[in-house]
Amino acid sequence: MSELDALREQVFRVQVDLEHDLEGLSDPEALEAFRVEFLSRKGRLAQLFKVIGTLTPAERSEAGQLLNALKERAAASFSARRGVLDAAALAARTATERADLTLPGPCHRLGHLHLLTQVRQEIESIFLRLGFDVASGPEVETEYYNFEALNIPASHPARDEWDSFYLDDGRLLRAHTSPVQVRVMEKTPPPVRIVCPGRCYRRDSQDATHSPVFHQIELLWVEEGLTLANLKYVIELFVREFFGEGYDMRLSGDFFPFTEPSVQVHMRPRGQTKWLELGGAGMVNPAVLTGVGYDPERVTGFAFGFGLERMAMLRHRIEDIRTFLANDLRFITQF
Ligand code: FA5
Repeated sequence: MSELDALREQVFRVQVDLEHDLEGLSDPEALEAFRVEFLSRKGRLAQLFKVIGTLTPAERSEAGQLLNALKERAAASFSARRGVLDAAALAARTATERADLTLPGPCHRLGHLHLLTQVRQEIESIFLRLGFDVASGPEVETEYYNFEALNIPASHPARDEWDSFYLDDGRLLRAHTSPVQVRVMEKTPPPVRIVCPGRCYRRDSQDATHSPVFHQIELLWVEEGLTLANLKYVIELFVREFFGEGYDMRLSGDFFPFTEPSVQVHMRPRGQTKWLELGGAGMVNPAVLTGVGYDPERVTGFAFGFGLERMAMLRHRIEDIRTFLANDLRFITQF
């Protein structure tokens, strides 16, 4: 048998082996073993190509054609088989790794407004319904607005009650929201009907009901013919709206330089003995009205300033004002 005949036979055998082996391949490792055996640089096909060197020039061309045809068929069969295996692997993966889109997603904790913000917004909305506007003023105030314009001259002993934090330029962090009364009246002719929530600062030592930073809500209504009875009515209406039933309220005499007469407002849950001071109120002092250019013979007004923290504490039975600032999620997330 000539070399060429022998080669023909070998090509045929390799072709048969190769097709047969490929049929049985079922995983990527076996496929790789097949590639190494038949198609790698030292594989069975490469060995056959070496035979060409031993042939006569006339035989070489036929041998080359034979071997190249074998190589192409082998490569085609191999990649076809690989395609089948890949598809099977993918099908197996998608069968087991299926994503259930109906499962609940990863849970993100949603934030919400701080209790004090909720309370402020609720109070604002009560007064907006009653026809009041919401006003605001600066937290860094001048002595004039914080004191003088409110009938508290420099020598007045009441200044001690509102001892605040001073800046180098003589301004101070406002000790109450009452300065906004003056700022609004200066700009607006009567009638005036506003509420003003805001942050205040005092050099009060901390305890369960006092904090150096706290919030007040100021109310001011100036118009012809207003009396203390109107003030009492508005406070009662507000208290009932905000607290609901089940609370007692008490007005008692007090003194503020900017109101005359002045009262203090106390509240307590019905059945309890301890009163908590909500704030002060009174008829706007004629001196304050004159100071902003109003005619106290023609218009009268009333005002109040309530502590926002105190109201939240009463309604939610919070024992200590310091919890508002503690930044403790266990507290914050309860509301
Ligand atoms: C005033 O600040 C007056 N401007 C209120 C006022 C307005 C009277 C309009 C008349 C007319 P007083 O200092 O009492 O008043 O404070 C009012 C309320 O603010 C207190 O009752 C309390 O609820 C709250 N408050 C005062 N200081 C603190 C503090 N350090 N921590 C928490 N709340 C406070």
